[in-house]
Amino acid sequence: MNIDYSVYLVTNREVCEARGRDFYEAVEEALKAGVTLVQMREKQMTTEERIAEGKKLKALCDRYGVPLLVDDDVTCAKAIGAAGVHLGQSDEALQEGRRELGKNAVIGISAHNLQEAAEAEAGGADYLGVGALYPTDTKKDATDLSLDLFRKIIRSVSIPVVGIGGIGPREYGTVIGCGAHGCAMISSILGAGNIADAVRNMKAQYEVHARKRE
Ligand code: TZP
Ligand code: MG
Repeated sequence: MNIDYSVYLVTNREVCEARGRDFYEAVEEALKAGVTLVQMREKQMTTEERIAEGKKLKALCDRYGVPLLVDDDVTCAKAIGAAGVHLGQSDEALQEGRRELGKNAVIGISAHNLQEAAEAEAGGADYLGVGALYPTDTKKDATDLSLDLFRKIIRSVSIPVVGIGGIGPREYGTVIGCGAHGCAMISSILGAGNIADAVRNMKAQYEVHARKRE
């Protein structure tokens, strides 16, 4: 599957609630404005709950032709027919994900240094999620990662790399300028004053960079 990582939405209900927004309406607004990929990230749910919610999100994403990935839950991804999963740092998880979901599934791995990046690529990951590049309140235990190391990681692998952590319209261009294929974002989209404006702003920035790379 040819995946466009450029404006990658990671879901979070709390951010919507804090803004007084309905979760599905917020995700749909982001889809309408052109997010290119969605990851369902539900840390507190059981697999059964994730499957129930995931079916709804999958139906919504399908309507916009946008692939859905599931954070950390291969069983759920398989049950709802998601495009793939995003997994943490565990080679076993990567191998199990590949076994369960097959060679066409998209499997992303979080990497925080050059060694983790190399291992994930060698293990057959389709892309890397790398961060946190900027301060974030969304993931309290996120480790900081410099833009310098981010660039080094990008140069060291041949699979796409996505930046994550505290990225919004102001940081987006810098991250893409490092050579990233995209940015994965929660608060700057779901918590934006205007979701559609935030998404369109970053899509426009991506187009400028993409043209420069041609
Ligand atoms: N992994 C590293 S930082 C982060 C995750 C899941 C949180 C990203 O959220 P935000 O709101 O875009 O900073
Ligand atoms: Mg994870």
